[in-house]
Amino acid sequence: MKNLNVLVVGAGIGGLQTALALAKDGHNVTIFESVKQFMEVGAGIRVPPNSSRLGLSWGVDFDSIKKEISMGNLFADYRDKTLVEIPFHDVQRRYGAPYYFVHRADFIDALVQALDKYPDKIKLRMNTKVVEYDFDEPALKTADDVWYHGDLIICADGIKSAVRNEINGTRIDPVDTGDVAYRILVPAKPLLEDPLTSHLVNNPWAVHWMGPEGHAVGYPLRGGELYNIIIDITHSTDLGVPVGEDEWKSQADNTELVKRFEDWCYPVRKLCGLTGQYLKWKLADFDQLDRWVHPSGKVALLGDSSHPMMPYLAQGAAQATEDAATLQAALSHHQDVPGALRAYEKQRKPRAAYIAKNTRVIQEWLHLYDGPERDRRDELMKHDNPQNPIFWADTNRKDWLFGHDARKLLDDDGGDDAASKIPDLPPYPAREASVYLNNDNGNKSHANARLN
Ligand SMILES: Cc1cc2nc3c(=O)[nH]c(=O)nc-3n(C[C@H](O)[C@H](O)[C@H](O)COP(=O)(O)OP(=O)(O)OC[C@H]3O[C@@H](n4cnc5c(N)ncnc54)[C@H](O)[C@@H]3O)c2cc1C
Ligand SMILES: *[C@@H]1O[C@H](CO)[C@@H](O)[C@H](O)[C@H]1NC(C)=O
Ligand SMILES: CC(=O)N[C@H]1CO[C@H](CO)[C@@H](O)[C@@H]1O
Ligand SMILES: CC(=O)N[C@H]1CO[C@H](CO)[C@@H](O)[C@@H]1O
Repeated sequence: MKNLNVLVVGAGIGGLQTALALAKDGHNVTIFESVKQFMEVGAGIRVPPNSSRLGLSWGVDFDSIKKEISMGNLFADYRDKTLVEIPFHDVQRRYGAPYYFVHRADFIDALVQALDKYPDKIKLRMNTKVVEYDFDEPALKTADDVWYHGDLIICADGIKSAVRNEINGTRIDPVDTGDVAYRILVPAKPLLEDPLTSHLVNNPWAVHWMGPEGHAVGYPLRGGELYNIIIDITHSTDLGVPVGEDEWKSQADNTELVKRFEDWCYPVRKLCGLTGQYLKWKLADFDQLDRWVHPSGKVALLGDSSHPMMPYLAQGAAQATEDAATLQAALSHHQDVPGALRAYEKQRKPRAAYIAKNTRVIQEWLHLYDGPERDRRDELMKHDNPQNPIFWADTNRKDWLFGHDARKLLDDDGGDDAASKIPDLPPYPAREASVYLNNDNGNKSHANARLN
């Protein structure tokens, strides 16, 4: 189809990229965003190869962003003993694009600037909240009581999506994963000046330190000016004021952080010591939805509104990017909107659901207590096979994740094509050893996750 009039709700990473992808094919797009201005989330984001490639194809100028190219994922225990290194030196050659570390604000800026390449095609309406839908028309109403009509509506309105319940038919609330995330940025200079930590900035690996009931991930940003830290820990070990109903809250100082990690290795303690104010995020997800497309066939979910996941595979935004690419391909190949949206849903749902489920598996392995199951994990991590609990350490899974071309549509007669190619889920740790099944850290939702 050509020259469609598309309404996109939400100008997050998902909505902005959808607009770029569809404008590139000549469609007209209006984006509705409720906030007045983009919120500056001081944090990094990892952009995996096939995702950066898609952005480039839509006109996102990665060259103008100060970024690092990831050398790989390194996993160490909380005493800083390296357990496995998964180098990404062959990523460019193998998957046709680099793996970047970028500042989230820089990434959003680049996406917003790319909108200017399509001045007649894309309209961005900030400070415009969508309050009502007519699914059959389809049309949407904004808070100032104006109705907008289009050929289709894409709802990229995030994990708290208000329209998801109506598309799903029943209310579905995100469930607590048992973990909370801290997003921290520190200046890189003090790390560079210390011979025990300078390598963290000089060699841009994503370093994962794993310990009881938590892990920390660190990587440099902005050409070595900043260092980004994400700390993910269970609620019961989250010291200080817990995250309230709001999704984030700022902390006055790092006293609790320093205490929480006092028996971890020197680099982690050093990072906690450098921390000033930081944000706490509650991590939530939900079981797979039966449908992403409203029965009218004209309104579909995209991004976190349909597949929120924990950040443990650094894939949330990347999956929204793939959503946008597949949607672009489906609209171009199909003759009617409902047919295109069905093809989009069929291709994207199993892949996104599998990745979300993997974040639940890796969560359990990352946070084990010291003991025999942890020792077994450390051994499993050394082998390139499907039993390895680290997703990318199995080359087949890594190829499946990074080698996917989201613009290539499954052929319609291919039957269960997408599902049949999905690798097996890595095993969970033994039940007795689980941090989540044996205490209050969201044991119900974990028991469910293991069943599904
Ligand atoms: C700690 C942490 C680290 C992460 N790290 C990574 C990473 O390294 N790599 C990665 O790929 N992903 C990562 N993610 C995940 C990633 O941030 C999300 O998956 C992604 O930002 C989701 O984008 P989205 O556009 O779907 O939703 P959002 O970014 O939530 O955007 C939704 C937008 O819709 C707007 N909106 C909502 N309702 C309305 C309405 N009624 N009317 C108008 N506008 C509305 C909102 O204001 C918002 O701007 C991480 C997440 C967390 C929490
Ligand atoms: C797309 O927008 C242009 C002007 O911005 C307009 O001339 C054209 O009619 C629009 N097309 C559709 C299908 O709405
Ligand atoms: C969109 C895109 O660039 N896809 C690429 C992903 O990686 C595979 C494997 O290298 C390529 O064949 C695709 O072209
Ligand atoms: C129609 C539909 O998708 N219904 C689903 C709503 O969400 C719950 C929880 O994921 C599912 O069980 C329903 O099937």
